Amino acid sequence: MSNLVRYDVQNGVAVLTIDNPPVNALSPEVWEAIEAAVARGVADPSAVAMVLIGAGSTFIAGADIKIFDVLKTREDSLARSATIHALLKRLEDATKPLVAAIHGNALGGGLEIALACHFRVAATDARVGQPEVLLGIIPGAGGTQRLPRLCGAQMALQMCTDGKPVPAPRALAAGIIDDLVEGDLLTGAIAFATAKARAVKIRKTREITLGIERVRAGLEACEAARAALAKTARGLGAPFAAVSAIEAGLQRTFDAGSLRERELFAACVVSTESKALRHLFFAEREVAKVPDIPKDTPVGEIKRAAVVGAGTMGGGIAMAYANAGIPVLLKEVDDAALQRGLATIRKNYDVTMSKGKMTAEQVEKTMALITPTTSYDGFDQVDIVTEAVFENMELKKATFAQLGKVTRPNCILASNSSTLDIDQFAGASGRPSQVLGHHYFSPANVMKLLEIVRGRDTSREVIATSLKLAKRLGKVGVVVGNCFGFVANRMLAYYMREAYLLLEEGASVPQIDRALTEFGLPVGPFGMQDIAGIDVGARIRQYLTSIGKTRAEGPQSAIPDRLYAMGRYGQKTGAGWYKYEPGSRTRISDPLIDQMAEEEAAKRGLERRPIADEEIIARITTALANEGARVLEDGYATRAGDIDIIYCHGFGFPRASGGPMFYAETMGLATVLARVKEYRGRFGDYWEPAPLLEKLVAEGRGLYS
Ligand code: 3H9
Repeated sequence: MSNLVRYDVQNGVAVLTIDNPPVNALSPEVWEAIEAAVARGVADPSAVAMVLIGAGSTFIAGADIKIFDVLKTREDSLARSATIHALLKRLEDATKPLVAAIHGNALGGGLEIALACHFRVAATDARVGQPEVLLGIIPGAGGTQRLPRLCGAQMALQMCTDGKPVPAPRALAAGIIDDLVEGDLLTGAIAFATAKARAVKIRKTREITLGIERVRAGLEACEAARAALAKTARGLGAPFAAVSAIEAGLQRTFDAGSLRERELFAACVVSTESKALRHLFFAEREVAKVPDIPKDTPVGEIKRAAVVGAGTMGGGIAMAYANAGIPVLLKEVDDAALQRGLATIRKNYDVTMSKGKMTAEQVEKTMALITPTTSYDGFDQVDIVTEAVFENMELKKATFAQLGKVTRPNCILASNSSTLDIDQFAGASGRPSQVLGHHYFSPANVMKLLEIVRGRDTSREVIATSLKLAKRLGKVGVVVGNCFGFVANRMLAYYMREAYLLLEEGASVPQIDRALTEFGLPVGPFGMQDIAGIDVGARIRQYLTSIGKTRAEGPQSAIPDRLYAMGRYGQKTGAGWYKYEPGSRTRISDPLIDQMAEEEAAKRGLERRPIADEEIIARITTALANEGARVLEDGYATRAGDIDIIYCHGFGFPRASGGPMFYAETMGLATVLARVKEYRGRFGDYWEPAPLLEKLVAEGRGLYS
């Protein structure tokens, strides 16, 4: 027998322990080993019942996601799913009670196995879920058929369409599990199995019938779920497929419903949506692996933190620390600024509370972790300081010089600069090995991305500590190099360049924003700039001009600076690229912008023309991919996947396209290169193919090979 599932008998119960580290993912061998172990338990005269349990930290995290790459065609997927369906039916037909004992997570195929067992018990802190939709697929091992039979269609729809795991106590109340075990899970599961072996007839989930009323309510819930998804999951396939599979289960027999599930699953597995989401799943984990930072690099402990600057970013960063339970000093220059910052923090927590995501007590407890101050007192006690003062080189250098004096030698000094040269701050601090960038994205307490910017002298330990800290703050830390704008904003400059030029060439601000939101971004470039502040970009341009540089080569639109000169900074001033009614964030298009676009086009001798949405998407995504390839070649990002993670978590690039680099790969790098060349011919030499792109196309290779 395979050692993927260990077999022993305890107190007359066969204990089948799945042991496939790190998360007991179901490779084909594990599925087979489980079946073999169940068959052995059934045949074993010394066992009256069986317990299926996971070794290590979790029950089963689902099917091995890598397997899906092998399923090249719909037929392959259909065959795989049919094999699993048949196997689970055989488990369910076992003639001795089979109890799943769940700790950690029972996710995807892991929950589907548990559903095919006769009973399920769980540790009180376990979670069960069908997260397949987050991978662009649906449960393909009977989940859409068995789950509604236990908990009803409504809850099954929720679980299969949002993918969020459900805590064990809720799963118990819903009927997904049969009992909670306090204390040792195996002992409790053996006791449960023994009792059931004596007391009750084996219950097969697939034989449960819902009754006419529950079926009718379920079918209505399917319609309601579709209507809700039309708003929240526009453009996606998997959530809708999950609804259809559950619906089929309500309308048909178990076998017919299962067949429908298999067909829908197979179609999803080969979709671009699924390939993109699976790519992001692994890229998100890969990102923490930095080639020259081995796993055993010493990691410092962050017990106390400080943030300098209580503006929008500083306040958000302090909240991120407090939310993670880390006490944080929040420093401002004077009391008035401090109070403004604290009021914003309070307002943010009030909003969280009004949404029911925090209780008043939790808010008070969290806010108590933030200690406001106008001095550097106590900075000698902290393990990390994040500087979030105005984006101004001299001011930041002066702040770092001061921080070098008031903190302990091993304190990490991080800058939240979004563009500036980290090495200059490092020099000013007098302790370059402790200095790096921690570039948060607004709102810093919400957005998951943290760009960890490595300076010339940043120590490995400081990088490793930052990666661990990012996780603790609930963020995805991505290590990037120290170039102007790092990775996110360096590429963004090209995105914005194209947006400005498209405007001058004939598209309108609302059209460009709409095209990009329809593509899947949460907000278009102009709406985004109105939120971030047109003044922020203007000041960066002024700084660059002062050192003789531009952000992205090519014609520089004068419109952003004209808006800045007019005091139109965006939402905060009631006007920017759009107009806003007082107190409202509703964007109202402004003919003045079209007039400016016409004037600027005339100055450049451009004849304005109608521009299709497709051209907007193509120009912007091509600009991102071309610059992304340069970033990679220059070594400022470790992998193409890191760039994808930066864009998906930092700017809400649609996950279903896998990020800007994966999107380019899906389009075909040759197509992207051909577009760059075409644009060069049409618009000018500033469209220059990235050498890496040319090389990969010439060699017939991809960005990920
Ligand atoms: C499915 O089940 C389909 C079925 O319906 C139909 C079948 C026919 N496969 O996340 P972590 C790796 S679809 C392969 O850092 P944590 C992961 O890459 C599946 N590998 O740990 C990482 O590797 P490395 C539905 C997997 O403690 C290591 O394990 N299930 C899988 O922060 C540790 O992972 C899901 O979508 C997998 N299924 O979180 C659940 N899972 O060390 C996916 C993990 O080399 N998994 N790995 O970087 C999770 O959500 C989290 O991993 C979990 C643990 C919450 C379990």
